[in-house]
Amino acid sequence: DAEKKPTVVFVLGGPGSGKGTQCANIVKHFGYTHLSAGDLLRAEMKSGSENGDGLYVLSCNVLFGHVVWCCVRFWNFYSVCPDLVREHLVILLLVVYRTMIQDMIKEGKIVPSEVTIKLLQKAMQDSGNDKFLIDGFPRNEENRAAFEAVTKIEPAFVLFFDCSEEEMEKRILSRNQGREDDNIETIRKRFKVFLESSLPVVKYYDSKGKVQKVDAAKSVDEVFEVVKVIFTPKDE
Ligand code: UP5
Ligand code: MG
Repeated sequence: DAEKKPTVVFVLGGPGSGKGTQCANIVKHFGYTHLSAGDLLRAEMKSGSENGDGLYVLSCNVLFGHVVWCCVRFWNFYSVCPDLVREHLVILLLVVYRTMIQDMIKEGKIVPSEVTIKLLQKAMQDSGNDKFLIDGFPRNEENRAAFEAVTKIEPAFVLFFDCSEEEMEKRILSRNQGREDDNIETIRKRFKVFLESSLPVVKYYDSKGKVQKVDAAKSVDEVFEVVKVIFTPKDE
């Protein structure tokens, strides 16, 4: 098929290495759309939670009333109003799904790739663009293989921000954005997951000659100077 595949750059690096900060700069200069997998997951876990949980409580009340009514009448509650029971179960599943994402982020664990890839695909479609910075994904071998299998997209290259844990920890602890995973206990877990699961992905792409490694310990502007050169088309 002649359908043109989008250009994807994976932006990887440890927690607090500056992925989000540098992606914002790249967007301004090079016309990419920035998709942070972490931001998409946080939005998904919050989505509708303002009225969603209210809906869940309401649904529980309606269901309870229905069950009581059926008991009084000696009716089988499922056969009297199956739609009501089914709708309640759907709402219950949504609450479980959001809670699962929230718990995994709080523990620094990697959310199943089915969830992340769905969110990324939807965001890519909604954007109308054909150039994407995918920030903080893939985080393990399974993420990487699943993304390539589902989307048939291989990254143009991988931008890897290399930074010491000491510096990353300092940055995260002074960020103050109210993220539930920005406490020292979760930060340590995130570092461990990064070393054990995410670095192998960088190594994989490095073995294919696709990694652009950047020293991310310098100032934001100094790092961007290096990044800019990587994104500037070279005429040969
Ligand atoms: N800052 C940035 N650059 C600086 C510089 N050069 N000098 C000094 N300060 C600098 O930067 C962090 C802080 O440092 C900011 O205050 C910034 O001003 C300053 P930022 O750009 O936010 O760094 P970033 O690398 O984006 O850090 P982030 O915390 O977002 O990285 P993580 O990889 O930890 O977080 P992410 O949001 O990607 O994932 C969070 C969780 O979601 C994961 O732990 C996981 O549980 C889950 N997740 C998945 O399960 N699957 C996925 O695919 C993605 C996420
Ligand atoms: Mg980020």
